Amino acid sequence: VETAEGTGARSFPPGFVWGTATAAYQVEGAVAEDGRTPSIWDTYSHTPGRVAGGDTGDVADDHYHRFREDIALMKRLGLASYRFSVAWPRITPQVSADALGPVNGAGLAFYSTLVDELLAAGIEPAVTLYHWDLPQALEDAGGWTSRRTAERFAEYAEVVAAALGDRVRTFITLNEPWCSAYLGYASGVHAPGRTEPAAALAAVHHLNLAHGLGAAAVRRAAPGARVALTLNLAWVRTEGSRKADADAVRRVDGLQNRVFLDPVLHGSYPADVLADTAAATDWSFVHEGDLALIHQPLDVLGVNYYSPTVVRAWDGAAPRAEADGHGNSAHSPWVACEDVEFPELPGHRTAMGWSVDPRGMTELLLRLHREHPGLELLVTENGAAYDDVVTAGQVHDVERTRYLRDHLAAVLDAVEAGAPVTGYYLWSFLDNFEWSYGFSKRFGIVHVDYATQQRTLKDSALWYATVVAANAVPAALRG
Ligand code: GBH
Repeated sequence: VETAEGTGARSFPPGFVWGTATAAYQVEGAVAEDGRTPSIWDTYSHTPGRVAGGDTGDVADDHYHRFREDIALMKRLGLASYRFSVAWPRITPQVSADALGPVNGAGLAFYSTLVDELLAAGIEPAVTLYHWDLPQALEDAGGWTSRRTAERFAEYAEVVAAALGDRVRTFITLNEPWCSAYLGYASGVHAPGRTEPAAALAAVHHLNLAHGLGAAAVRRAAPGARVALTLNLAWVRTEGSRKADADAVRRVDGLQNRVFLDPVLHGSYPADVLADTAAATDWSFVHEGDLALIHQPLDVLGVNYYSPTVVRAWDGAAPRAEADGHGNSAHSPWVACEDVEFPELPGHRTAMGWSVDPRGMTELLLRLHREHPGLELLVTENGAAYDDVVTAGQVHDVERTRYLRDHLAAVLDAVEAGAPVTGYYLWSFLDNFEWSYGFSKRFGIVHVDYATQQRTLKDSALWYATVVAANAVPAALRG
């Protein structure tokens, strides 16, 4: 096992927050317990053909029952913080498009106990209010294509913030609305599995609105808390030199980054994105006053980074390259980007097939610092899937450790160049339900044997513990 000392360690600023992250549907299981009703991911995972191996989150890591054991492991690793999400269908199981319905005390009690146990272990909770498990009843009434979903979200957010705000410092409204909108409503590789570009753009707007209304609700209910939003932003680049290649960068940057950043941070939608998507929608779902509601003060921007996005203009000659995480869908998540392709790059890839490029982390953080000076940044996810095996009670996941080391060094490069990054949450604490890939992809630093629920610390977990203890990343790994 590598350690952070000895090989020329580079220190992080004092007080840098070290954590790991998970999401409710990926780890909890207990989907029919204590009053929980189905979310869109229950429906989707139980639809044949949607998830690899027919896997579902019915049991997952059984974290709902084993959270004490899991917290003990976090404590053993010396982790300072844990980012988890609250399952909306546990909190208001009877929600409809018109009304939030009664609050389920048993659902709230689970998270309240989780928070208490974390604090007792000296671990700071960071709460994501929405990590993709929309109550199915809301999807049946239009889901994120309907503004009523955003209105109900704000009411739900207020309930959770009121219940936990005395002990939780950080509330993240949404996790990766890009995925909810484009993977859920355009490519259909995520729940609810719809393939309608216009619906995806309506979802973009109503997710932005949900963030704005939710942020205001959290402030009302928990005035002392920090309000955050987590985006999967991309460092979009091209290796092409044609004018059309630069235009492809602009378009993908618009749909992935600016269509979320601009309304939240500036109160406007990018004019070029509105123009690019005009054939799909006239954006009439944006009502007078919505942009002011979305443009709420933001205390922290959460950044999830895994891999770079490389684009090139497609001239229509050869078949279009689509190395952009379309999954097995015939439908692209990239609305109005028919003339853009995503070339396969040579070089190292993770088990997801995502290319590894730590420089993208640095470039992304520096761009955010440059364009939004003064905005506090938090890496709310970063990590990698590899095909791990347990041998004699150990998991020698050298590639994951290398990925983590290189990306932590990349975060530190940005910090040293002035980017105000205050913490890092590794994805993920446990191996878990990796959405449409089911349990076939392992992102954890803790291995889970799904047959026995046995947890095994991987070498990367032991290595991460040394990084956390030293508040430093080694300059290089031995060997
Ligand atoms: C996150 O999403 C989620 O928040 C989390 O729940 C999930 O388990 C975790 O990451 C791992 O997947 O094919 O090279 O162009 C990740 C969002 C969007 C990141 C698609 C990778 C495609 C990369 N992903 N993207 S590439």
